[in-house]
Amino acid sequence: MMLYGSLTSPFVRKCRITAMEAGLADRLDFVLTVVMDDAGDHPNPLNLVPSLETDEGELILDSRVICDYLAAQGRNDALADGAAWEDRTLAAMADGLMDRAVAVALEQRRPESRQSEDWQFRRINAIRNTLPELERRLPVDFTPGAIALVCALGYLDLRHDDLDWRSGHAAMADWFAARAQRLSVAETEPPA
Ligand SMILES: N[C@@H](CCC(=O)N[C@@H](CS)C(=O)NCC(=O)O)C(=O)O
Repeated sequence: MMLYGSLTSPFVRKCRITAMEAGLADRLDFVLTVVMDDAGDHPNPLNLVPSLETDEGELILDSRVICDYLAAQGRNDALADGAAWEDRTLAAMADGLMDRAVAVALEQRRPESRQSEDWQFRRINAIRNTLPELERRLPVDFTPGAIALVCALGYLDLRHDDLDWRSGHAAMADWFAARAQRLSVAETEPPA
């Protein structure tokens, strides 16, 4: 299987962690992919990472479907918790936070005169409003929702230090620190 992605994308990190947790790391070839220069040397016509090409040459999108596919290929009961509505909602909420946080970071890369203050405000507000909701849903097991949450918070650490997400969310900070010890999480830590 070939996973196309970058080392900093939280969506790609979800897939890499899921592959490791499913015991599939040695079956996955990682293809480092740059999407921002529109070179297009990867199979996703939407020009987004991640994408997965199966051993049969099938294209699988997007990160949530790729994670479901990898979980189904491997053997790990906690990953099967992705069938529970609560955990799927947690995963969707964490993915939504990633969408917002990636959009803020991309906007910050545009020339300052072309950045939209209103949109940045709306996105950052959404992130701030979602943090307490996530904290109410901290899972005990390392489920798909937990993996998504680790990646979302890790991305805030990478790109949005200024949001100081730990402040006022001590329980989530402790939860995150404990999960950061896991091999799959430590080994996929994004480069600064
Ligand atoms: N819903 C998609 C989101 C993927 C996504 O937004 N990827 C970002 C990287 S973090 C990307 O490829 N951005 C390139 C662009 O916006 O042109 C998924 O879950 O895979």
